[in-house]
Amino acid sequence: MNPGIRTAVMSLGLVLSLSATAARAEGLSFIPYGDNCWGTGTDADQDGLSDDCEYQVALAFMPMLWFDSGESGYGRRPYFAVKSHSFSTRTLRIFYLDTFFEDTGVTTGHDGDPEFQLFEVHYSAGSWYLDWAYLSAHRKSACDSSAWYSYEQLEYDLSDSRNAYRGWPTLYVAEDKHATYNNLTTCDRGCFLQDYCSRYAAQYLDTSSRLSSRNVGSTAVPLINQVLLNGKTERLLDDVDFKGWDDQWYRPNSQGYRRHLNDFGF
Ligand SMILES: [Ca+2]
Ligand SMILES: [Ca+2]
Repeated sequence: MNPGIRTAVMSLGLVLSLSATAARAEGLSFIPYGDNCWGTGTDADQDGLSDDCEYQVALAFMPMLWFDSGESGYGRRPYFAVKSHSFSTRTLRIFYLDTFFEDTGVTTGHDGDPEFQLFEVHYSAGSWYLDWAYLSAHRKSACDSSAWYSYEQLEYDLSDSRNAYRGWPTLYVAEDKHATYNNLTTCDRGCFLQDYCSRYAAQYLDTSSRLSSRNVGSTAVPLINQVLLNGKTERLLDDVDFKGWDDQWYRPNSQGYRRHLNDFGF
């Protein structure tokens, strides 16, 4: 191509891509907190963040999960924790404890399946933006496929008027084993090609309570630790087995959330 024309075409492309960016809504603008998330209101876990802000941000960014057509273990009772990452950049980290009751994988099966997602989000000029997501995928096991993803590597359901680019992401849950991934391709490569994902059933992480009263606080200041359900007790923050309120004699248990919470400073 003639260099002059090529430059003109490239400039046009640049203008078009800039205008496309400007037109696209980004971030979540309906969360009723911004700077006042820090240093105001009730702060039960003594981390400098308003408890209600912790809840509102965790709820707003709660991911949508695509489950695989062969999924046989949907049961879960999710919790969350939030902590300040940087006041100067108004950045928070949200830790979602999926608390699947069991891993129903044929060879991998175990009671309690402590997969999790960690989102890093920041507030700027009226909106909250997703920056990074760490998605657990058999973390600390032989086929650990956990990874950090930037917001550009994640998918967003823009058909929902309460969402936007860099709002809550749509994630993919590996069949029966519940490792989470940013897209179908990454999932199918996961755990030495043994993870499978498809767009079969979409569910919010918490389908029952919208994460209400599910803030565990932190390991230093626990707000929720011991949880009794179906006659069985789990200690979510302690360094003990997590059995998913489903302690079957024929299946091993999993190690709890504590080691993961420790690693990320929660
Ligand atoms: Ca707090
Ligand atoms: Ca907190």
